[in-house]
Amino acid sequence: MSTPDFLAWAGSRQQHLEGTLARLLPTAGSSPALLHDAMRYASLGGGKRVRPLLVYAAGELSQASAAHLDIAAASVELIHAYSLVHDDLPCMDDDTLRRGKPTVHVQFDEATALLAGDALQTLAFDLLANHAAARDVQSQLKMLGLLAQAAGSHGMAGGQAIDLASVGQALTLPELEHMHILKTGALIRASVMLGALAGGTLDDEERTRLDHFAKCVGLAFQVVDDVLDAEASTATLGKTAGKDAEHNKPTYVSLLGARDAKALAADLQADAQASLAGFGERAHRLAELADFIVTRQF
Ligand code: GRG
Repeated sequence: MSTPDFLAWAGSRQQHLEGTLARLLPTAGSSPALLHDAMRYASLGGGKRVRPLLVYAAGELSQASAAHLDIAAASVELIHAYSLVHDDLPCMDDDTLRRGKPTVHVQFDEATALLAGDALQTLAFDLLANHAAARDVQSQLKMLGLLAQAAGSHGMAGGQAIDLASVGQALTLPELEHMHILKTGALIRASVMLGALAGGTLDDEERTRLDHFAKCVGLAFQVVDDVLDAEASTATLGKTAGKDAEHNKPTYVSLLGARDAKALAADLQADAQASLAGFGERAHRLAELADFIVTRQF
């Protein structure tokens, strides 16, 4: 259960990110207006903002500057927003509801949704390349490379390709894990490591422990997502519930059952917490986020 202090911190970071995105996105109504309005519709006014929260929390650990973290947090959220827009398209998940609103291709049209996703993705790299996001240029270059790899064919896009190919297939647990480490885990892991790189006070051994934390949290996020898809309502989730079973998708719930899937999420949570031991109070927001990711109800 999240504490009031954590919820207040998360709420203030979410509000701050909303303002940052609103400022960095193309102005509403500016030409080409349909595309720019779709980009803003896709990325403003919704979502848990888990990935930016991980950037900010890891940035507390690495003592990064607030302005640098804003750029990293906005970049990773724009990549996430693009992935949701494309995932909802008729050629992929064909969904009509996202974050409690009509999906972008429903609200606008399919071509605009495709372009909005493309432009959100390139804006993420534009921000990270053209604004200060770390103490030195080498760290910033590393951040660019890290985000590109996490989003690409060896990361999120690759995981999505495996996901599309696995519908109706009987995956083994290691195959399911591999798919989710790429599809969902890669961007979550990148979020933590972007926050770490933005500050630059961590040594190699500390970064390795943080990376292990990020891997555990990334996988736990997906295990919980599978449980919520099976057990929560469309109204609570703000997206269509029950789609995995409807589409005969292999999930942690279909492979393990809900009880063992929850136990796996709890194990990953414990592993994540253990990897923060030694960081002390500096890691307390990351620890709270790991708990939130596993205990969330939406
Ligand atoms: C189209 C290249 C491409 C990739 C899409 C991440 C992804 C791959 C698709 C999203 C579809 C999905 C439901 C994935 C499962 C886990 C996940 C990423 C859920 C959505 O993320 P949340 O819960 O969403 O953080 P909010 O709306 O809170 O930001």
